[in-house]
Order: sequence, then structure tokens, then C-alpha cells
Amino acid sequence: MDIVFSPAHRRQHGQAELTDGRLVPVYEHPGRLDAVLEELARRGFPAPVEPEDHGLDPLVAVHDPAYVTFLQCAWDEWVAAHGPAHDALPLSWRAPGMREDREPTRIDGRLGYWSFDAGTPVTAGTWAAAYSAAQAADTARRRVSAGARAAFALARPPGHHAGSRFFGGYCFLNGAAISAQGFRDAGVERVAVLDVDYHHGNGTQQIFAGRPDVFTVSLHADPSFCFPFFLGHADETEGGTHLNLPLPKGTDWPRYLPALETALARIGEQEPGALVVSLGVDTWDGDPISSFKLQTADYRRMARRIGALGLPTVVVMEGGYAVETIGANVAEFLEGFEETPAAT
Ligand code: SP5
Ligand code: ZN
Repeated sequence: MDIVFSPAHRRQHGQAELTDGRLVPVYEHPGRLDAVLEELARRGFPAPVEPEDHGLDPLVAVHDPAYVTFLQCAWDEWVAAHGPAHDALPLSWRAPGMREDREPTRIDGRLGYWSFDAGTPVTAGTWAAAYSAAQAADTARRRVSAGARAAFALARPPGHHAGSRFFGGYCFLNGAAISAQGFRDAGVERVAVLDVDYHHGNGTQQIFAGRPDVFTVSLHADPSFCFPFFLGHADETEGGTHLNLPLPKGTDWPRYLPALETALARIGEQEPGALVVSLGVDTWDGDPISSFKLQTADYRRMARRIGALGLPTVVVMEGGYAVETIGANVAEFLEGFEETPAAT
């Protein structure tokens, strides 16, 4: 499997996020990807390739150009207002009854206008890193469009919480959505996105809501008790173009598998021409911010089933915060996928 990786991911290294009423060191940090890279090399995966640079076009195919411009400028605006010592974090958002049609001019207000949480620091390198991750997802998709069975965008910051007009949940640009839209623009009539990250893929759901050409599915911790809290319930079907499979605290493989089978059956019914997988391994038993109980060997089982669809597939890295096992969990997934043949 082709692996697309850019060292520019290291430029996103936030200082702190707001968790449990405290500022704590960020969970989403460069060491995550470096651990995956090391484990893949140890297991003999081919050396990764760097992303091609296709400019802003793949980004603005799924994100509002005004949002993309904001991301490019946010750090400089923050430094002009507050200096560079601390990361930029939003602290105020609009609620129902407040104005959505007036974008604030001051950076503090603009951060809230274009985001939905306080856990996603904007840093000096955020744009460079998020841009490289978006290009990695796009390059992986181009490899598959050119005939590869599958490709893996080993990229960060992750993307599935980022919507057409907002960042949050450690995400700025939605690589999975960029891949899916890329398949569409390359002529694939129907694309499916399968999101197996522990958290609901609210950005991906929002970007493709109501689009019969992109069927989106997310398996995740029930938003009744888990971030992102305000989307991801089973009754959100977006006119039949989306499926949410919320799962309870402590879900283990025997309880995860039936939901995965449901997701795969629904995807199969759509007869898509390509698949994008949002691969979060924060479903692992022992992840520091999650509650599921998947074991390392379960990722091989998961990937065998996903691969059995036989579809041209882009896998995009999302969450997974247990640095000691993130590499093994991803490697098991990729090896399991590679055991499956392409459909003929
Ligand atoms: C891509 C992805 O996985 N994003 C996840 C964003 C989750 N942000 C909220 C984290 C809340 C962490 N609470 C940890 C409690 C530990 N005591
Ligand atoms: Zn997650």
C-alpha cells in the first residue's frame, strides 16, 4: 500500500488544550505520527512518499474559501494582537439568537466564529501542517485514481471534525472529505466514507449532508456522553445519505462487530466506486481520552472486513492518542487490509 507522509506535520505542535477544566498538554502531537512511521518501517512497509502540491483547489472543493483564508491568516492576526508566546485558542461562540451574519474583526472573535471547541490550538505552524495533511489525503486519492488498490495518508493534524466552515476536535482541513470529493471530481459516480474513529465525524457528515453521491457512515461513541456532543445521533440520516451508529461506553469487539457489519452492508447497497476510511485508533482499550475496548488484533479483523468490499480505498489517519500502541494498531489495520483482494 502506498503511504503518503509529510514531515511538515511536526509544525502543528500545540502547547495546551482545555480538558476537564484545566489546560493540559495537547493529546494530538507530533509524536503520534512519528510512532506510526517507526512501526511501519520496523514491519517492512515501503518507505513513504511525500505529498504532491495541488494548491488550494482540493481544499476549497469542500471548505468555504473564506474559512481557508481565515486559517491562513489566523496566526499572524493572533500574534499582532497578543504576541507569539501562547497558542491561539477561542473562548467565545455564538448561541441561538446571536448573529451568524457578522464576522468579528478582532481575532479573538474570529477564532470563535470559525470553530466549535477550545481544544484545538492554532499555532505558528498550523496552516503549514494542516495544508500538508490535506495534500497528503489528496495525493493518496490521486494514487488510487491512477490505479492503486489503496493508499494511506499518514497525516496530521486529523480532519474529520472539520466542516466546510469550522475547525475543532484537533481538526482544521478535512482530508477524508477532500479525498471523497476528489474521487467525485475524477468521475467516480458514488463514493462512500466510513469513519471508524472513536469520535463522531461531524465535519464529514456536515460537508456531505444531503449529497446522494457521497454516502457517509460513522461508528462512534454516543454523543449523548461523548465529544462532539451536538451531532452523531442515530436519527440523523440526511435524507438517506448518512448513517450514524452510536455505541455505548466500553464497547468491545464483540459489540463493535455487528455495527461494523451494518455499516458495510449499507455501503455495499450503495454500490460505490470508491471508499474513503477515516481511521482513528482511539477506539483502542487504553486510549487516554476514550472508553472503547478494542484490542490491537481487532484492527486486523476490522480491516479484513472493510477490505472485503473490494473497493479502491483511501485510508486517512484520524485520532489515536496512546503513543505506545498507535503504531501497532495502524500497522495491524494496514496489514489486514492488504490480505484482501480487489474486486474484479
Ligand atoms: C480526531 C479526534 O480524535 N479528535 C478528538 C477530539 C476530542 N476532543 C475532546 C477531548 C476531551 C478529552 N477528555 C479527556 C478526559 C481525560 N481525563
Ligand atoms: Zn477521535
